[in-house]
Amino acid sequence: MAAVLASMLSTTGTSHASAGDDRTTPTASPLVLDAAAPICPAGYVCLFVDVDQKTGGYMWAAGAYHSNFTQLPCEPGWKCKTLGDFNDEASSWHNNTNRTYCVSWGINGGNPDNSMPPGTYGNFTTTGWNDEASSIGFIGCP
Ligand SMILES: [Ca+2]
Ligand SMILES: [Ca+2]
Repeated sequence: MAAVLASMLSTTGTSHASAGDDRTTPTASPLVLDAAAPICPAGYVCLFVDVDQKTGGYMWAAGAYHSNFTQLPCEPGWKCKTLGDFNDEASSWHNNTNRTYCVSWGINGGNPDNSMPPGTYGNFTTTGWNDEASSIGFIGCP
């Protein structure tokens, strides 16, 4: 049990590649989008603080994931509800990868999830998911 807890609390993501559900362990830090002109490059999945892919946010390379958005700072100018962290802040997405991603209501994934199929983008305000995402992954997406 102690080993499991240590694995879940780790932020390095490099020492537990054998973990069963990858969404329980974060990967290396995602890249920070430019608040002035955010774009979601090919091969990345991106989450934005504001609707219509405006202001800042985070992007992950295909195959990456993050299990705890409270670990991601919310930068000044991103129009976050607070200036604390990225948890419960995402209002739009763009999945510019070839795999289905989903955001989860809670930290460490789990149900309910909200799938973002390959090539899709949109506003979470239309899906009941505005300012709710706490983690992102691709394993077990509905
Ligand atoms: Ca928001
Ligand atoms: Ca949440």
